[in-house]
Amino acid sequence: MGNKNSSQRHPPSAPPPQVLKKLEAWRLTVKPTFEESFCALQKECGKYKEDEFNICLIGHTGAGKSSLINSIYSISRNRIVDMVTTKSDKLPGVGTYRLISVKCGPEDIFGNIRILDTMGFTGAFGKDETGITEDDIKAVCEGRVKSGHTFNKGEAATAECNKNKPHCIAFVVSAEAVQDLTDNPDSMTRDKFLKLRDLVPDDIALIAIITKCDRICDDTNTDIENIYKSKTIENLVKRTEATFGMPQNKIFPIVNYVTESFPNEKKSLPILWAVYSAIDFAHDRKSMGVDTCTDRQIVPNMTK
Ligand SMILES: Nc1nc2c(ncn2[C@@H]2O[C@H](COP(=O)(O)OP(=O)(O)O)[C@@H](O)[C@H]2O)c(=O)[nH]1
Ligand SMILES: [Mg+2]
Repeated sequence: MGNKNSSQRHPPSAPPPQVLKKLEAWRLTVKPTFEESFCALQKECGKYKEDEFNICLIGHTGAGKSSLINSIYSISRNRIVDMVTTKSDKLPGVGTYRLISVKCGPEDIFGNIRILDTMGFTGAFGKDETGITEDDIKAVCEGRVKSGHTFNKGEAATAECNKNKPHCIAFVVSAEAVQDLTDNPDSMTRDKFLKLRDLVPDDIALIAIITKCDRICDDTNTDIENIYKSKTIENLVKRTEATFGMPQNKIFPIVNYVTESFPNEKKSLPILWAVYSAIDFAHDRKSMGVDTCTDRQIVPNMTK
């Protein structure tokens, strides 16, 4: 009798329950579709049109930092732009080696933000590091590095507060690197991130952006709208949370514009969401009354 009833509840035309479960979103967008969410978020960006924000990208070499800058400006200008040089994974070398500062103009949807591209770190420590060094990262965080500064050369950084002081640091890591962390708990990427976290002053917001999600998830590769539904990506975000000790709402999985000839609202949403949140979090730190020139918080300690 029970069998008869249950077959009536699930006629053959209805999708099996596990398919329905698979399509449940683990992260909800502000509107039902990516296109609508993109338009809503784009409007929201207008509220920060006048404010100046610096977002600095730091991460391992080949993480997709330079590609992310091109993606952000492609979204902002509604065409594929080539602001900074990217390096193919197949070529040797570290790619970006100077501090590159790219500033939005009046035609951009982000208003007054400046994005700083840095040299990636490699898998080594101390003198063996051929990428960005700990001293470089410290100088970048403190705003002591001028545009054009060459990393890993022991080049002196000026002590004064300058226009490149970051308000938010986006730790950029590829999906493949996050997956590798499971097999290798002593990962350099993890150690470097934990060091980076110690170096970031209180007045700077910190988020993580996971690139190349198309490479580890077929569903996301086929349709970007699966990025917030895929179990693989959800697990990736959870693994990032556990490994780097960051809350999930500060972790943003994305896919960069590396193959398309035109930007589209669906693919742009996860990237725009990451940038908008970076600005939002940076604004929170700014409005807390933090003096960005001295790295010191000037509000009284509320817990006392
Ligand atoms: N499939 C895919 N490739 C990407 C993505 N982001 C970057 N890449 C590729 O990864 C390589 C390294 O990117 P790059 O931006 O130079 O990395 P950087 O060293 O962190 O600046 C380039 O070949 C990019 O085309 C992504 O989201 N998906
Ligand atoms: Mg680069």
